Amino acid sequence: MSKKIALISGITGQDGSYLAEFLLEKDYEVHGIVRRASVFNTQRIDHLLDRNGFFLHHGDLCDSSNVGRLIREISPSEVYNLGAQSHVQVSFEVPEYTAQVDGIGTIILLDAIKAHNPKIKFYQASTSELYGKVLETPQSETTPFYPRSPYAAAKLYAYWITKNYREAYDIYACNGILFNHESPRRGETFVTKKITKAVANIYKGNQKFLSLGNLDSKRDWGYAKDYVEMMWLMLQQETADDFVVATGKTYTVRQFVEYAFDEVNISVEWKGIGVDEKGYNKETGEIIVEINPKYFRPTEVDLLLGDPTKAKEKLGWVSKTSLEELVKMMVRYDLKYDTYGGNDK
Ligand code: NDP
Ligand code: GDR
Repeated sequence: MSKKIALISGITGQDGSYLAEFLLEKDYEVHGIVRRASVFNTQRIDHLLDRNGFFLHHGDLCDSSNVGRLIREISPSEVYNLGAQSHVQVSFEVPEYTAQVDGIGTIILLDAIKAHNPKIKFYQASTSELYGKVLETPQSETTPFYPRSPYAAAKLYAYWITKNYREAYDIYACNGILFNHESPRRGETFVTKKITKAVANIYKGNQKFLSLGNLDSKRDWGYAKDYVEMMWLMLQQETADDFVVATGKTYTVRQFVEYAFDEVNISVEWKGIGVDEKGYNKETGEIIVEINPKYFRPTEVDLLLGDPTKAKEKLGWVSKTSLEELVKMMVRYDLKYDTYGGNDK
């Protein structure tokens, strides 16, 4: 049987790098779209560059001529749309661009699939940010959406157009509604990596304190490497469907901070309220966490807690990594390395 061919947008990102490794292990031919940048942006996949069956192509989700050509020339069996302006707070600053990449980028890919070969299977990186304002917990495939950012609003369009192309043109197209997932390769401006990196730096004496925004928001944090398996599983079924991917547990940002400092044997003591709250090193009395209002968002998502029952019952998938294990893995990595290169196994 000939090799399956996957095309991944967002291959240079956290999830793209793990998914590429996962598919190469399954003997796929893996193609990825890489944006031209003025500096190297392939750190997370540099260790894959010499692998047989691994190919990179310049491209951009905003460029329909490029995307159409890639779909025609590569003729993939599966497309994973992970490319996005994925930072929620940044989306308030670049709302139109976020809509272009995250929303219109999705229809550009789907339309290219429809035109070239509607038999191509399509995975859309949907998100728990769609739930936004808390209407129900735990959040499942049937919980109503209420986006709270330009990012979430753009992803809402992508979610529905994926469903629509499934219903209108019988394209095998799935939404993975993934809750937050982290790893040593997480981008450094997301809160978990920002915390674990700062903890490592503070421990080594290279940084005095960590500046954060809202400590009270709650997230259902899993491990990215566990989650990419679900992206693949969704595309291997008889019929296309949408799935929540989550751990079923939720923690505050404050708890994440405490767990991370615990890893280097620092206990945090909290004093003050709201923006005046500070975290102190219990032993030395030094300030190690400060609140900076610039990290607060115009509208926040207060509580995310996923219900992964459907993933378990229909695909036999469960999240394997606890938050404690995840924090330990990330802090240990940051104590050892300064970059988020690919070799964190
Ligand atoms: P990252 O931010 O790490 O990676 C995003 C990827 O998209 C990068 O490869 C980036 O390229 C690429 N990209 C950005 N803009 C464009 C564009 N215009 N054209 C083509 N590619 C582009 O995100 P993650 O890996 O964390 O997330 C993957 C996907 O899953 C995203 O769509 C995200 O919104 C979604 N998601 C993520 C969750 C999470 O917790 N991680 C949860 C739910 C959904 P470059 O390297 O050049 O910037
Ligand atoms: P999120 O992740 O917005 O959930 O989106 P992020 O890590 O950015 O924020 C999580 C929570 O932490 C609070 N927070 C801070 N966030 C950042 N980035 N920086 C800070 O200094 C800080 N202080 C507190 C935030 O307010 C928020 O409540 C991620 C992205 O990967 C999306 O692409 C994805 O869709 C969702 O997860 C699911």
